[in-house]
Amino acid sequence: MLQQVLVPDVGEAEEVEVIEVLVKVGDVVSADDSPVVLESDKASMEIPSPFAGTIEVIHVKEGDQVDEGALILELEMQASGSDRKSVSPAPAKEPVNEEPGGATSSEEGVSTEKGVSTEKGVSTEIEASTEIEASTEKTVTVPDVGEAEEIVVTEILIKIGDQIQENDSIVVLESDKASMEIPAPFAGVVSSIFVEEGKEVSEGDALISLKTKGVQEEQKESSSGRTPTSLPEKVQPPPGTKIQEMAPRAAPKASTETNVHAGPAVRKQARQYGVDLADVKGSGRHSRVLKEDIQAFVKQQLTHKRASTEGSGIPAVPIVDFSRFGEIERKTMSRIKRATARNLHRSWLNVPHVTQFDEADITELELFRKSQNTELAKSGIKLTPLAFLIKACVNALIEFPQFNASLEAGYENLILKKYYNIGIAVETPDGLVVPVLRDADKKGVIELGNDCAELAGLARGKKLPMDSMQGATFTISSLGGIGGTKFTPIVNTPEVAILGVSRSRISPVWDGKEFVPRTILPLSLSYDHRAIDGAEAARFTSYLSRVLTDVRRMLL
Ligand code: CAO
Repeated sequence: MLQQVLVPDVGEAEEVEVIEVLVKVGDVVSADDSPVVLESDKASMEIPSPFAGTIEVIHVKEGDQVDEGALILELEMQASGSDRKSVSPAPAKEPVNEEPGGATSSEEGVSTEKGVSTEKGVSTEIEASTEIEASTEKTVTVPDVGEAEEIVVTEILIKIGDQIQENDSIVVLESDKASMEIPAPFAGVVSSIFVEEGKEVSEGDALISLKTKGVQEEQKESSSGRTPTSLPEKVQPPPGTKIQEMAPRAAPKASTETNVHAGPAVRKQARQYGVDLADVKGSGRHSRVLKEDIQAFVKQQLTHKRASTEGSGIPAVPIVDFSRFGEIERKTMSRIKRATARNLHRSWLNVPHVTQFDEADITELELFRKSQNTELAKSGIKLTPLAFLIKACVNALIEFPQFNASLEAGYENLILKKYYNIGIAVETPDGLVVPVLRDADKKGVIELGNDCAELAGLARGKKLPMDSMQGATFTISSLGGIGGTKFTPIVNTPEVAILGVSRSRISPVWDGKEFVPRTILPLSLSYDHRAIDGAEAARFTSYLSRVLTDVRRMLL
C-alpha cells in the first residue's frame, strides 16, 4: 500500500523551506523517524513519519519551498490496506497523549528549538473522514539557561494528575553551574511528563504538559473549523526566564549557540558530541551548520587535543585498585562538584598562580559592625565582616583596575571592566557555587550584606537563576565563618584575581610602647601572574588593608 506524506499545517507561515532530507529511496523508516526537516522564519521542525515503511519516492529536495499539503514523499507501508492515502504528519516529536474521543492518530504539539511553551492542537487527516480535535494542553519547556552546557533533570517534583498552581516548582534541573527549580508558568493539571530523572535536556525540550482550564474554554468557543496547528503559540514563561526567538535566517555571524543557523537534527548531533554550535563554522546555505560540519569540527578538535596533550607532558596518574589495601566505598560526585573539579583543574593548569598574604586590623570595623547590628536587630538584618569586605574590595578594584580585568588571548590586551560584579563563593550541600553580586559599586554595605545573604540562601535552596552566576569580575572566597589562618584560593578564570578571607583573631600588636590586643583579619589574594605583577598585588592588599582598618575610607 503506497502512502503519501504531505506537508502538515504550518500555522501562519505561508511557505516553508525543506532544509534537510534525512532519507533516501529504499530506506526503511519507523513510525516517528524524521524523513525531512522543514524550516519557516520562526522555527525548524523535524517532520515525523506517521508510520513505518519503505521510502519509494521522494518529491522534494533541500532548498525547495513548500506549502501545506505539498507531497513530501511516498512510502510503501508494511500494513495491509487499500490503495493510496494521504497523511499530514504531526509536525513534531513529542509523546502521544491520549485524549478521550480524540482523533484516530496521535496528536502532538509542535516544539521550536527555543524556550517557548507550545500549545497542542494539531489536526491529522486520515482517509476521507478527517477528525479534528483541539487539545487543551500546553507544554512547558526548558527555559533559557544561560551559558550552561549540560543540563540534567535531577528531580521530578510532580506526577501525572497533580493539580498545580502557577509558580509551583515542577522539576529540578542541574547544570555544571547550579541546581534550579523550574516553576510552572501557569496553573493546570499535569497530563504528561516527558522527562525522567537523570535525563539530559537542553533549552526548548519539553518537560511536562499541563491541561489548563482557560484554554479549554477558549477552544470550546472557537469550535468552528480546524484548529490551527501553527508554529507554537507562546505561553508566559516562568519569571526570570528568557525566551528567545530563532535567529532570522540571514544571521550567519551569530555569536551564541542559540543564534546559530542549524536544524534540530544537527543540534541534536551537536548535543550528543558535546559540541557548542557557536564554535562550528557552517558550510551550508546562509552559513547553516550541517552534520558534516559537526563531524569535521569534532575531528579537528580531537587532532588538536592529541597534539596539545602530547606537548603538555603531564604524566598520567596511575590508576590504583585501593580495595587491595582495605575496604572502600565509591561515592558519586554531584554534577556541581564534577563541574567545579573541571573548572578548577582548567584554571590551575592555565593560570600561573601567586598568592599574596596580608592582614588587616579590623578592630574598629568590628566595633562599628557590632554597633550597627545592634541598631539593625529589629529589621532582621545582620552584617557579617563579608559585607564590609565586598565594599572594601570594590574600592580597591576602582583604585587598581587591572584586578577587575581579564586577559585577552594572545596576551595582546588586558580587558578592563567598568562594572564591578563580585562573585561570592558559597558552600552548598551539592558543592561550591559562585553567585554574582552585580553592580557592587552602586550599593552600600547594608544592601551588599543583604544581597549576599539572599544569594547564599537562594544557592543553598537550589533557587539561583542561571544568569545570577555569570559576569563576575572578581571573586571573594570567605572561610572566615569556619576557621583557618590562610589559604591559597584558585583564580576563577577568566577573572585575574580572587580574595581568600580567613577567620579574624585577637592578636597582640606592638604599638611602639606596648602590646595591645587588636582584631586581625588574614587576607590571601591569589592572582594571575600573567596579568598582574607581584608589586601590584602587594599594593592592592596593602590598600585593602588600609580601607578595612579605617572604614571611613570606604566612603571615599
Ligand atoms: N572572621 C571572624 N568571623 C567571621 C568572619 C571572619 N572573617 N567571617 C564571618 N564570620 C562570622 C560571622 O560574623 C558569623 O558570626 P555570628 O554567627 O556570630 O553572627 C559567622 O562567622 C558565620 O558567618 P557566615 O559564614 O554565615 O556568613 P558570611 O557572611 O561570613 O559568609 C558565605 C557567607 C556564603 C560566604 C559563607 O556562608 C560560605 O559559604 N562560606 C564558604 C565559602 C567557601 O567554601 N569557600 C571556599 C572556596 S574554595 O576557594
